[in-house]
Amino acid sequence: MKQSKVLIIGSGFGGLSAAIELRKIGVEDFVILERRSFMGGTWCQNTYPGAQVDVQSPLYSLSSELYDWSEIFAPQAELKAYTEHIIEKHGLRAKTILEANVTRADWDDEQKQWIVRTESKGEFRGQYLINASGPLSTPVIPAFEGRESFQGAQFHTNDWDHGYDYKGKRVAVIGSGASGAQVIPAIAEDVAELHVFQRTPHWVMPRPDYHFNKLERAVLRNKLVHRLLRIIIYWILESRVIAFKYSKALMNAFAKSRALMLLRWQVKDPALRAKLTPDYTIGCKRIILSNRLYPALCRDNVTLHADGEGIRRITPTGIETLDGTHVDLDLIVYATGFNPTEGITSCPVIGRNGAMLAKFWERYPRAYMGTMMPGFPNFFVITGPNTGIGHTSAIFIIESQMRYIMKCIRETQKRGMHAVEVLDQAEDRYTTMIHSEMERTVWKAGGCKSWYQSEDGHVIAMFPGFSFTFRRLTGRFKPDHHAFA
Ligand code: N01
Repeated sequence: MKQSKVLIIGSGFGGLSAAIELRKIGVEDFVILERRSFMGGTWCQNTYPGAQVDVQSPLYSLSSELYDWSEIFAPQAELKAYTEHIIEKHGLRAKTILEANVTRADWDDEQKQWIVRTESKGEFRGQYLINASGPLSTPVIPAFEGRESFQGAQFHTNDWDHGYDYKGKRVAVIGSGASGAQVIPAIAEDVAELHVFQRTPHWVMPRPDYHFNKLERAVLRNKLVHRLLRIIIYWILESRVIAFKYSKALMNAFAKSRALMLLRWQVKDPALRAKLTPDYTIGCKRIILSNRLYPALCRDNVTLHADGEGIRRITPTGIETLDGTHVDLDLIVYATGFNPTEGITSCPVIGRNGAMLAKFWERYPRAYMGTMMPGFPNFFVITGPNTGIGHTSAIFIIESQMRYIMKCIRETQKRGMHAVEVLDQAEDRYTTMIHSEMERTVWKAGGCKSWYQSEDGHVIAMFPGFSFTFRRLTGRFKPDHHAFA
């Protein structure tokens, strides 16, 4: 059994940011538990061909760790290098235990600490527990009939098998979300046949790619200039919330018309264009930014299976479609997304008086500031319920959560207490406000089904407003919303 003041689950941007912020408030006694054999989270795990961020990199980075980006939307390899740069610079490798897959967390109310069990690295105890396991880290492969019988190769985009050479092969990509949309153009030229199985079309907008030249990179190494660029990007992106939340007309005028223009310009075949045209409000599902997707779908070796041509079953040699066609395949790639509810916390969490987090979230996941739940003292969830943000950098939100968490810890210490917990009423008021604000948003009223929503239709992934509103909320710690023990 190992004892620390703070236990952090996960070493992606959430976990690394927590470690850096803890040090700023003088807490050195922390340990990071990472289930994989390497650190870094999303951008080290998702290595599929074409993986690239779709939020401008100068903003999609820790505010204290500006970087010499080569282009405005960094590719996966550069994001991995950035993540490793942070790990090395802050000496966080020495603070991390790899292959420590957390299987359960229990609150010990007498000792005022968490007991965290791992699969193979034993038990850890810590006064505070920060869960940064990442909402998009549990890949989903739908239970297609016959999936186990397929004799070719098959894997999820999250677990790309680089040992498999897809060149010259007959390949299916199932799913057309953000991951699928990046894989398809990246492999289309190299495969013999590419079959794309699209259940619902996504809105696609042009991507303003830009490579910084030597001179621009030199200028951007000046921190003031870099920060100015961050600020400019931040406010341009922030203005999008007006459309996402308040105006379908603006959404249509600025986003839908540009998306339709791209579609008309890049896809000349009216039948293919019809298959690719969504029937829900743009923004309801995450908008795809790509200049390469439509040209790839127009290639002679690429077939889009949509509408009535979906998957009936998987056979030992390929996929049988709903219209009775059999598609012979060597490889099936599942670009079928993640389970955002299971990802929020990576294991069963048992709080005060045996309260089960899964029970508290039975209807839908909810949390005060997207971070803390009543009944679970000293427990914080990074990128928890309703902290998602479609229009700007998720790292801005993570850093806002950090402000709240560090204030919770500091306030508890200042009072000479051992535990802090959000009150029922405060969480309830916050969650009621979130879902009332959500009513008008495109994620709730846009007429689509997306991973942003729970089974019962609550939008559980997104924050319904400006990111600066979230920063303001998390920055003002309200002692009367909390109990200390
Ligand atoms: O997952 P998704 P993703 N039969 O859930 C389809 C982030 N991200 O991994 O739309 C057939 O968006 C499903 O169909 P439908 C980003 O936040 C960022 O692509 O539900 N199809 C959909 O097409 C993103 O939003 C970046 O009808 C099935 C696809 O699988 C999030 O990750 C890059 C099916 C899943 O799409 C998730 O993106 C990548 C079934 N049974 C990811 N089940 C960048 O920064 C699901 N599908 C660029």
